[in-house]
Amino acid sequence: MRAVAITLAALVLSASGQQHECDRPCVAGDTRTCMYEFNIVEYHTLSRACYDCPNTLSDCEREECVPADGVSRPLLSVNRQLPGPAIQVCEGDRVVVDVHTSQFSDTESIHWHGQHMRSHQYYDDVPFVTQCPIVGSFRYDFPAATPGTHWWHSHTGGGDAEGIFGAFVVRKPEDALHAAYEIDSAQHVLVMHDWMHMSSMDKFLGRHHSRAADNHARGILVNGKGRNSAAKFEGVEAVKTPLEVVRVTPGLRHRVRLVSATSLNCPIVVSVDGHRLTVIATDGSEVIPHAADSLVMFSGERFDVVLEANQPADNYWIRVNGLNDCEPFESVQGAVLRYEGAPEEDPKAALEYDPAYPPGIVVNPLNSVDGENEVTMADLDALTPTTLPPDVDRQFYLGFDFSRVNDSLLYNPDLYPYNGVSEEWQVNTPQLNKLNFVFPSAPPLSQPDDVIPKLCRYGEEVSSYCESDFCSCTYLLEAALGEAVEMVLVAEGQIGDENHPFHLHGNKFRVVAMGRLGSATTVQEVMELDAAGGIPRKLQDAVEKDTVTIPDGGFTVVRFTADNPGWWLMHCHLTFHSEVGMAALLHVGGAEDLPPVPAGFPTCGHFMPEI
Ligand SMILES: *[C@@H]1O[C@H](CO)[C@@H](O)[C@H](O)[C@H]1NC(C)=O
Ligand SMILES: [Cu+2]
Repeated sequence: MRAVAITLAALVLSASGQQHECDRPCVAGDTRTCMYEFNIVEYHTLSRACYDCPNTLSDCEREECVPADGVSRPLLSVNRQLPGPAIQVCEGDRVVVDVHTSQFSDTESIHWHGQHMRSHQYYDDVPFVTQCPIVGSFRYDFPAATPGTHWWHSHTGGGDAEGIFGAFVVRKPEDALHAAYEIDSAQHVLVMHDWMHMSSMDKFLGRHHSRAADNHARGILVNGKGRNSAAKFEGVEAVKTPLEVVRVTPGLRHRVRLVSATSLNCPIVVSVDGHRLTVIATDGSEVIPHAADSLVMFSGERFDVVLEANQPADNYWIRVNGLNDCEPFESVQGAVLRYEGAPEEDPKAALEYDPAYPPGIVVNPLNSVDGENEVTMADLDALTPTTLPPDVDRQFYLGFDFSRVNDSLLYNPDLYPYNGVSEEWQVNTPQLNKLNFVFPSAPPLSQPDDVIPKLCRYGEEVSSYCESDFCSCTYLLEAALGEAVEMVLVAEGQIGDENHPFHLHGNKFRVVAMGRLGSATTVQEVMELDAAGGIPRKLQDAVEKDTVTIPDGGFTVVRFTADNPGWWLMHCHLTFHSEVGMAALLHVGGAEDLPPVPAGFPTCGHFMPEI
């Protein structure tokens, strides 16, 4: 009972809008221990907490009411909030998050996207890699070591798409960019998420095993708020639900922190009517400020921008237009940029879906690297000058693509093989180097003595892990501690115009090249181009990121020093791709390089005694 009482108190504290004691101006030498309670519960939009919302708009603002876009659906939530609580701390604070899950039927885990868990490897979260899935309670305990705009999200099944995510901002006492803005407020963090009108499990199963569901989003939410842009397709009346409002002070420059928490293939185009944005950081790393009229954000990416309130005091749309899987239902959302003194009303301009970039400069364009006015992540420069050595110790070529195979998740080659069903039933399988990743049966980080049953290594023969044309194993890339590593990420794009945002746990990497060969390519073709000297590396001031797009039919080359020992998941950040197996493990160093396993750390594994 005691745990419940503490929990309720924490809920009341966060929901009543009281500021957490760690959300404060950062001062050198003042580091604190910051405690959070995350209660993961099954929940529903428009629950009884909402009373007469959306008919009575003010009811939508009630505590624990999740109006979303006015469409009724189940979700998972942390503390009955969408997004979950924001963590706003200072560099060096100790972050302690007690995660309790009381779900009826599922486990959970939370990944701290942007923190590298150096010396705290056991808290990276990945189930069956660094820890066991959480049943009951688990205490995450790690320092906020990497400053910048980050986020946290579920790393279990479709938990992130169900609503388990939130902002994680780490500020610094001395900010190298402080001269670029006057205001850096917790109110100016925008977490943007694609939204389905059913649970993500229904969507996933419907998409993969029936014709009942497509893989298209139905909308986009900004800080969990928005209106149903798919209403006309669904034949329903769009109800007026609250929009996110960003309040700014005329004449001042505001640091706005943008997080893309999308889970489907929904790159979002962010722009603000009448205002330019100055990009100053991405994934927490500072860049030489660059003006933008719009920017594209892929799943997992963050951008910090400066917005100068230099227009007549009024309301302006912050527009978020979705691409790819957000196009069929014309997913667009607006948040209101409201100047002090402006009326409390929506901007007058129409808010209609428009997948075209607004005129001017677009930063981080989709599947394009050299268009006029286009600035890619290989074009931006890091704020702090750096020179990389020309050579690396180890290089990996990694091909991302869909395959036409008898994936056992989808097909039974004896009963309904890929080539035995009609085309509308032929769902293709996202793979990495033609393999589907299988999680170990126990986390190799915390249970190093357990064998990984289906372990296969980069560069080694994998045919023993194949059943006819479908190969699956625990794909391992290995690096010695301290080695300079390069990964050549290739989006082969043989099927469709897709996009795969690559995310590496435990590390930041520098983006040293990005290119496109056509609408499709192969790893072989990129290797040959590289061998012929056709892929120059940017060794000077390359930006550091932890999530980066790979253009379809092209490549992105990243480099980093493997100086963080451990087992790090690397994967496409699209939930439906990584869940099916577009992932691999990077193993750096040996067990002797790791801190001891925390006392009492939960264990798990198979139970298959001899008979
Ligand atoms: C799938 O299995 C069937 C039956 O064994 C086989 O004929 C076919 O070549 C396999 N591959 C595809 C892509 O259908
Ligand atoms: Cu992908």
